[in-house]
Formats: sequence, C-alpha cells, structure tokens
Amino acid sequence: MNIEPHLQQQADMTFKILIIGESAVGKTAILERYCENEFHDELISTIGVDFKSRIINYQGKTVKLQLWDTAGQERFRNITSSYYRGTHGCLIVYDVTDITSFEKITYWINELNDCSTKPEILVVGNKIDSEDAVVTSEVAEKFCRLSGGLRSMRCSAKTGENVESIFNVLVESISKNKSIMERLVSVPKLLDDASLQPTQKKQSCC
Ligand SMILES: Nc1nc2c(ncn2[C@@H]2O[C@H](COP(=O)(O)OP(=O)(O)O)[C@@H](O)[C@H]2O)c(=O)[nH]1
Ligand SMILES: [Mg+2]
Repeated sequence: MNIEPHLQQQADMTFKILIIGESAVGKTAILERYCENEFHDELISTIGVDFKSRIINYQGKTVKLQLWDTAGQERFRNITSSYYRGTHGCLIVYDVTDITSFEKITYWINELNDCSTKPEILVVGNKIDSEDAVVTSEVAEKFCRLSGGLRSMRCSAKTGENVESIFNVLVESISKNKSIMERLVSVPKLLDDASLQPTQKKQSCC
C-alpha cells in the first residue's frame, strides 16, 4: 500500500473514515502524521478543516481515504449526525498516558452503535513514545475483546511508529466487510466531497 498522488482524480472508490475520541489524545496529530508526515508539539487547532484525503493503492485499486477529524466538538459532545453518516471505518483513539481517555472509549463505541450502518472500528492507543504510559496493550486488548471483539492497536503520532499500519489494518477490515462493500457499490456517489458538509445537528444517527 503506498501513496500515488498522480492518481488523485481516478480513485476506484472512496472510504469515509472518522477519527474520534477524547480531546487531546492526538487525533489531529495522527492525521497530520499520516497525510503530511509531520508532527507538532503543540495542540493543533482543527477549526475550519473538516477532512483530509489520501489516495492509496490497495489490491490493485486506487482507494481514496476521506479522513474526518473533529474541530474540538468532541469536548462538548456536540458531534453532528452528518459527521457519522455514511462512515465506513472509524479509529477510536485514546491516550495511553491518560486512563480517563481510555475509559471513555465506551462512550465513543455507543455513538457508533447508534448508526444504522455499522462501520469497522479500530481502537488505537496513541503516544506510545511516552514514558508515562499507564494503559498496557494487555488491558486494552482485554477491553476490546469484551466490547464485541474489537481490534486494538497502538501508535505514536510523534515518532510515526505504527501509524501506517493502523490505516492499513482499517482499510483491510473495511474491504473485507461485505455489507459495507455492497453499500459502496450501490451508492457510489454518496461520498462526493461536496455532499458531506457537517452542518446538521445529530438527531437520529445515519
Ligand atoms: N508524546 C506524544 N505527544 C503527542 C502524540 N500525539 C499527539 N501528541 C500531543 O498531544 C497534544 C494533543 O494532540 P492533538 O492532535 O491536538 O489532539 P486531538 O485533540 O485529539 O486532536 C499535542 O500537544 C500533541 O503534540 C504522540 O504520539 N506522542
Ligand atoms: Mg484535534
């Protein structure tokens, strides 16, 4: 799987991927690392930016990943229904140095469970470069097993460790999910960038 910038205009399909989780866990940092290979030490303001895109080559097809980041709405539990609508995959991110952010994963799983069309979910522990890690991979994996068999991975947006792998695993899960792929084929226009503006308040999801 690799970046093919010259293929930007000719993607065979588009996956809508959300990055959710508590504030300051590193959602925006993961996106910046994945899309721009950059890292900033300060809190990154996401105001005005709804999503970034990256084109990958997966099993001979060009896949456009439309990667949605929150602009701080997660702090106020104020995420709109259009943000979740049509989602194919979701990273639920926590900070391995912050137990509270880990405990809040259940809240984010429930948000996605409200969706009529279930996305693929990957739970991601970020900041593994830090010496202050308190959430071990064993604890995270056990929690994920008990939460319906979710997958759990860890990464560092700061060093870049595992960031590519996380997206690769999520893309693979989406492409193996029959109901998601059938939906993609039947509504190919659903994910036009212009039709996905996060303007609507969350009422009934999806
Ligand atoms: N040590 C370390 N710090 C990180 C990492 N990822 C993000 N941060 C820092 O955590 C803070 C919050 O990151 P940000 O991406 O803005 O969090 P968001 O609110 O979830 O989007 C910033 O100060 C980042 O520099 C990481 O992998 N390791
Ligand atoms: Mg952010």
